[in-house]
Amino acid sequence: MKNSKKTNPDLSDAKQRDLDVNRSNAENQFLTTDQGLKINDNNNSLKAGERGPSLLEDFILREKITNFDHERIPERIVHARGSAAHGHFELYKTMEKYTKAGFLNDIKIKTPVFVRFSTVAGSRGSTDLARDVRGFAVKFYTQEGNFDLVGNNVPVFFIQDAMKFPDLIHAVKPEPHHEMPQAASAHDTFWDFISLMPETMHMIMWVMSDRALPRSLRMMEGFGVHTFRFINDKNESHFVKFHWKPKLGTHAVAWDEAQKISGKNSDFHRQDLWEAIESGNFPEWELGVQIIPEADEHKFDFDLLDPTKLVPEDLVPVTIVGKMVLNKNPDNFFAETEQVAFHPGHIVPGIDFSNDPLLQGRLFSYTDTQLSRLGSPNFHEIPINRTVAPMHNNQRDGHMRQEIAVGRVSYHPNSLGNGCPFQAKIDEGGFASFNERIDAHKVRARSESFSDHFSQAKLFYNSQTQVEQDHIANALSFELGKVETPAIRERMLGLLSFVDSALTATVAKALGIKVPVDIQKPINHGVGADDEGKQEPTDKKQSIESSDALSMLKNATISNTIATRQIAFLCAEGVNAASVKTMKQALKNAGAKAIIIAPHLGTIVSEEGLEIPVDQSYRIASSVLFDGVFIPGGKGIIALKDLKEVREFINDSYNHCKFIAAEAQGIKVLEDKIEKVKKDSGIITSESVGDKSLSVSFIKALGRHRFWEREKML
Ligand code: HDD
Repeated sequence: MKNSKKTNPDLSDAKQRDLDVNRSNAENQFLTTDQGLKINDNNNSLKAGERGPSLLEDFILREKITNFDHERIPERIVHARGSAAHGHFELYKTMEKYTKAGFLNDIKIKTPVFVRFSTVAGSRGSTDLARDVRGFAVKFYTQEGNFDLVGNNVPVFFIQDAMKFPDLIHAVKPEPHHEMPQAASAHDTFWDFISLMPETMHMIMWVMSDRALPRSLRMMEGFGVHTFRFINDKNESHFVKFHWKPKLGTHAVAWDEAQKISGKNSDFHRQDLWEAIESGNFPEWELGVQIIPEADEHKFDFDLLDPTKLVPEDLVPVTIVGKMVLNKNPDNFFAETEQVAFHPGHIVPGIDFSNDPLLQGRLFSYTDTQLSRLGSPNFHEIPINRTVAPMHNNQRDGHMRQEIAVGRVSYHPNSLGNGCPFQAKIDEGGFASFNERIDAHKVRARSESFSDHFSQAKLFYNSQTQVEQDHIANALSFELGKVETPAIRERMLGLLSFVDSALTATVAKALGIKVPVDIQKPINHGVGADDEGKQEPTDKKQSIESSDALSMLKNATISNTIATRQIAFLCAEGVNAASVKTMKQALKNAGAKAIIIAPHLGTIVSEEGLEIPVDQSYRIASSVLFDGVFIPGGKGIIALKDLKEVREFINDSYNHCKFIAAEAQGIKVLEDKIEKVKKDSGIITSESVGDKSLSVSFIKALGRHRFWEREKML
């Protein structure tokens, strides 16, 4: 048997064909029962007389209702709320020095992918804008089998060992007695758990930062989190960390904004992703890897197997190796987004696991959860989960089996089937686990090298700009402010004091309590080698104190594109059409979209007598759903002064540090509406109508995303 791993460069078509087999299109078709019987009346059940009782005989009614009764499947225990898209991955340069994985070797191969983004804590119908980690799960349909990179938008995790995962999730989910709050960590059980688990402190810094409030799913980084292994064809191993870098940059919204978006449009992220793809603005990420030779395993200030630690890019740079493009929305949410089953254990030759104890536990959990969620070990046969590689084995039967396996042989070894299917040798593409030497005692313990819980929390905090640090303090003040048990708040202040004393003092002030004195190093409960199962956390000095790659704002202008951004044009009857047109065209040229908002839908007439179509009325539009605001000129614009919705719009835009442009009479509206506005350089104006230089300055400003400096003035 020859390994045919590098033969078919056009795999996207193969996956498409696979999905097409099951796609149904009712256009020009009769309505039928599940058995193909044409239905004559889909409105009335079968009755004994027009006013009589329904008859049990009505198999059409019973089939329809039975199906409906069983429409729901259990939602995911975590990451229930998600949105997904199809696309492909293309390699820039071969990685064969490090890995023999075919899709990372041959730049001619375009590998189809299906990517599902999610929040962690909320239910399937919860809001997109919850403060939460975002799941970033990528299924690569490679020619050697499916590879799932099941990551998050944060490079570390709360806990070090899978044994604590159910505890963590029980703590963050709505409290069991009254099932509140939904999709929120701001409650007692979460912070009770956190305050007793110092190992969570690094992740807590990330989750309290604006990383937990992405502007768009298209504008967040992704991380494989764990250390994995790359294995090359000489069977040499390198440790590897996976990164996804968004082409649109990494951006967030403000917390007040997030809460308001949740009310105005709880599908904000889902809609944004869907519309971007529908309009041909395909989101893109570059895949980066940090590669660490085996020999360097113990060279760092932390343990590579500890998932609460990241490898600073300053120590091991990220090498960009390829690009992922999402270019097709799912046809059916349930069939694809809901039924997709990811699993960190879906790997291909050339990729292998490390002994990270969190990863090791995940390797059990994901198949197990699909059994209860999708109901059968045959979930791999659902079209979205099917591999495009040939699949043959002796697994048989079970609920809803679709494969019709021919022949009498379903065992190995066999002679009746000529020994088929064969085992593959390694040079035929057969998978063999990395031959790692293990010589150890069987113990329930955690390595001493996992005991430093604060130094990378400090590293993250110290790497943030002042604005970002302020946001972390505000988030902690909000979350702990919602906690009702005083002892939990105090314990949290104790933990925070090992990260940063000024941060602790700010949060303590907001909570109206004193920072506890004589704080003992908190014990990691149930962890470690001493007789009582406790381990005193250490605080190992890191070789670097700050890393720019960890700050969103320090990198905000790396990609200063405004592509796909939505800019609100506050208009009214009698607006100046030239003013609107000049700005709209300039934004369009830069890839952004102008949305015309006016007191009513339909059209408005400009002061030049031209009709301008209206996209949204002030009743529907809200500043939090836009990236920036433009108030054009025109005599009629002055009327906006009298609209309360316009005041709210401008005030919110101002308070959320958005860039605001105004022209001619638009300036008057701005000055009138922002009560305490001090003109700052986030407000860009021009007295002349249709001023091209205004659009140039506005576009440049929008590329900075937000004028966060304004916060100090609020
Ligand atoms: Fe998990 C889903 C990411 C730790 C158990 N996880 C799930 C999804 C993502 C992650 C993105 C959603 C996949 C989808 O869209 O369908 N999980 C992570 C990351 C982790 C992590 C980055 C740590 C680094 N997870 C983790 C642990 C366990 C689980 C330690 C259990 C021991 N995760 C699950 C699960 C889920 C899941 C219960 C729920 C739905 C599913 O698997 O398919 O098995």
